[in-house]
Amino acid sequence: EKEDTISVNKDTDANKLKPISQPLISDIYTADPSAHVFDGKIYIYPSHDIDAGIPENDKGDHFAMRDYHILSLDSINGKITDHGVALDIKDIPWAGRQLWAPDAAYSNGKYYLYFPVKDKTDIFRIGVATSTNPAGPFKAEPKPIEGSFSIDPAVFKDDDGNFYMYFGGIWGGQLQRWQTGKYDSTAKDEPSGDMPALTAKVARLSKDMLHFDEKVKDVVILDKDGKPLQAKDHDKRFFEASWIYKYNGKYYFTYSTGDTHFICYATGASPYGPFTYQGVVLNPVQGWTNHQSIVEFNNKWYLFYHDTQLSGKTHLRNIKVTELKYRPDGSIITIDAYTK
Ligand code: FUB
Repeated sequence: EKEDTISVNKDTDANKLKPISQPLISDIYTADPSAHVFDGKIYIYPSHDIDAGIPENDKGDHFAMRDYHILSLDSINGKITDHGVALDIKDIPWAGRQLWAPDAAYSNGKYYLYFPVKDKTDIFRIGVATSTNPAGPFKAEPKPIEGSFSIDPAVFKDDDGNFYMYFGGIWGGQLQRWQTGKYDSTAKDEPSGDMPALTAKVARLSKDMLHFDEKVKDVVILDKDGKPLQAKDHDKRFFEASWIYKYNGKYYFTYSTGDTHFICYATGASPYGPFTYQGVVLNPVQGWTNHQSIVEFNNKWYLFYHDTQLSGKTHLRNIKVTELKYRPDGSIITIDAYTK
């Protein structure tokens, strides 16, 4: 795969500076926070990082997580509650290894936890588990979602009641292996040069929230001239960590650029896009990965993210939150997670 090694972002200033926010929880390592407001509270669906003793490589084998803990907050600066193990890999019948970034949704009087995990043949698929409680415990469906692949599901409810799942991630997330529509383990690299960049994927969910209701589509991101982002543009192209929401009638598709470590955003007029690249939401943080969610709570907007403040290790992360602000034209004011 790629030559670049996964290591703490030594090429950024992030390690030398003062963080603007403190970890929300420090007795377990958490990452990839997907935040939602359910019943007037904030529920956070993060990855639960552990040290499995696996050396770092660019397939992300060192991210060897085995369960999920769901966290809740009554207010942004309030006490955080860890609701304990909500789903364990041993209770997912088809799972092999690596429980990566999850998300959740509420519909039909139930909560749905969506999660990527490698199956027993080491191919990432997306699974779903259900509960009557937003904090779990969740019971996994016997099989992955049919037609799902790769990582980082993010589920969005549109104003008309339809739910859409966005997903995908390159390199360790295996998206480059699906370029022909079928899994090809020999397709090791993303495209390069002037070729169009790989895209995130989207599919509307069925009413029972357990299936894709249509063929998976590409989430195309255009530059300001209306051309799809090019593969060589690593500062802007989609890598992983889809998250979408609506603000002032527009869809904001946010994502990580992976090896350049930015959280970027692109806006569009439909949940399917196309989206036009707008800029950076969050500059690089300590650690290799950067992964976000954005949510409105009591009329303010918040960015949930992670860094490695507690451990200094790229696979042992801690989640954080900070306020996110817009300019009157709807553009996002770029956040630096550190100050001098
Ligand atoms: O936590 C494992 C992986 O790291 C996630 O799925 C990616 O988004 C990255 O944060």
